[in-house]
Amino acid sequence: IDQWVNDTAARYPTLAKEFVIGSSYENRVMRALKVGSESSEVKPAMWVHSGIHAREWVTPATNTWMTNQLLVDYSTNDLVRTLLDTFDFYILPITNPDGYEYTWTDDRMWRKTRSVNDDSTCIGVDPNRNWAYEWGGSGASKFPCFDTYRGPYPHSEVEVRNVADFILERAKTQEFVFFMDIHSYSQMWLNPWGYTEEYPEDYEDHMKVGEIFTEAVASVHGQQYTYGTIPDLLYVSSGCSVDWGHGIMGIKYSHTTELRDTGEYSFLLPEDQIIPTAQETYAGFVAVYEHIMNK
Ligand code: ING
Ligand code: ZN
Repeated sequence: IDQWVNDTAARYPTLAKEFVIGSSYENRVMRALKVGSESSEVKPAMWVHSGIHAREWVTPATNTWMTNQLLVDYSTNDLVRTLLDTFDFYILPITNPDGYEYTWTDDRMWRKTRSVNDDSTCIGVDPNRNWAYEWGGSGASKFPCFDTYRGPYPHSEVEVRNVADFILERAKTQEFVFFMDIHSYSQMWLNPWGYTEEYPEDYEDHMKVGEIFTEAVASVHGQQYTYGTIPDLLYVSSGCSVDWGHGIMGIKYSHTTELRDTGEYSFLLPEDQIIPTAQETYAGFVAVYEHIMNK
């Protein structure tokens, strides 16, 4: 994936730039791509990360495939050209590199980071319970041995801190209009909040983009996705990335997707479903990007 980031930046020198947001706990470099045409004006920005949970393998695959497709379609598709002329897309394929590596070497079902915890032999923090908005509330564990361990304090995980610090810094000069954290599985479009069952004031707008996304997804291979707030579809979860995007950064469209499947293969999605998953997710995202552009 590192090589792919590098190769993509080399192949599309005017449209894609490689950047580094920092290093992981085990010192892996966190490489990302900025995709969009050069502009004299500051463009609104979109953030899309994947692989925050190590075992959710179809998510970096989908994110890299979609990024490549934006670059390929730029020269032939009017809508995609307009999108890349309008926005800067910041793409981070692997948000939890240590965990991802561990799923290849030791434990395919690993979810968390790989940081050492004080006073426990259990390793790792759930990087989707570690964000600094309503951190430490319901739906996150205070026990290091749990898969939803929130960590000792907000942004204790360097991988979360790297993402948050990058966006906070960029947001001084550039407005972020979209924040996406790609997960699997369950086939869902998820809206804030995570920490409470109450609805945010943008609830209706969030439901609209959920409808746009799920319809576009279904039009490609017929896959049915549901949409709604995190507690309405799953469970209350405090300290999640989506709440940070919406609550701290004030990004109106701050969302999660849960890609294929609905449980038959779960995290072990067969290889022949990777490209179809990416194709339908791409259609869904492009439809949402178009909607946000025309608002
Ligand atoms: N599910 C998500 C999790 O972190 C989620 C669900 C999404 C919670 C967004 C909060 C915010 O538990 C998976 N599969 O990781
Ligand atoms: Zn996940």
